[in-house]
Amino acid sequence: MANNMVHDESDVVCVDFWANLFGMRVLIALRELGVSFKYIEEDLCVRERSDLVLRMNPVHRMVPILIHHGRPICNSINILEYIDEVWGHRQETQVGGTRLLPIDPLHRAYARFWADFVDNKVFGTEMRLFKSKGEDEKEAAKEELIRQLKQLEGTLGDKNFFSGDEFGFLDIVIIPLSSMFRAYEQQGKFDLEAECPKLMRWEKQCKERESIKSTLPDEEEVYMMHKKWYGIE
Ligand SMILES: N[C@@H](CCC(=O)N[C@@H](CS)C(=O)NCC(=O)O)C(=O)O
Repeated sequence: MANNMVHDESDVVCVDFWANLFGMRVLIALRELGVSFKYIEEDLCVRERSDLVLRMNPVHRMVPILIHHGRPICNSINILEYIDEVWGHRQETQVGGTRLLPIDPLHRAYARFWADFVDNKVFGTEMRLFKSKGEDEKEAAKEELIRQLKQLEGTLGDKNFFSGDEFGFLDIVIIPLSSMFRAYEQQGKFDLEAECPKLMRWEKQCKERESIKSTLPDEEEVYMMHKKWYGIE
């Protein structure tokens, strides 16, 4: 483990790339819980990963990486859980306490289920929508994406946030996707307001929060970067 130490003054460091939807989760969570941190940009437009990333995440060589007291924590969902465990205040009696995951074990399990759904289903469908060449293939990806967004909307229901009245873990997991909502509409030629009005209401509500305003980059720039990643422009 000694080799994994970062020689940096800061206790909490986040290594990320500005357009990385996974990394936005980490920045939002840190800001929600008022954790001060140092940010290090990893330029994903260059082919080689930095020495820091290779040392801190030798297994996946990916960002985001949270470095706490010199120790790396990798994978955004894992990082959110870590942030919650270290800085979230879990007092069951406290109303409006700052915790990310719900207290109730069943609701925690549901939140993790839907987070896994986003990472293992929605992102794959997004990639198909962007990369599909033929019209039929694109149409199928679009239909699938709408179906999945409706499934997310179904679990949101009429609640303000995914776990109820309080903004939390699943909101943080999903809100970076909204940086791509306009891109989905353009790529798939559909109207999200017509398809998922409750999800759109939730998006607006989330975007009133300081943590979100200060984290989500300009949508058009995120879209351009994704086009570059997907090799379509
Ligand atoms: N499951 C990971 C995914 C992170 C990920 O895919 N990161 C990509 C950027 S979107 C990355 O760092 N790629 C490095 C590379 O392509 O060299 C998480 O949730 O943190």
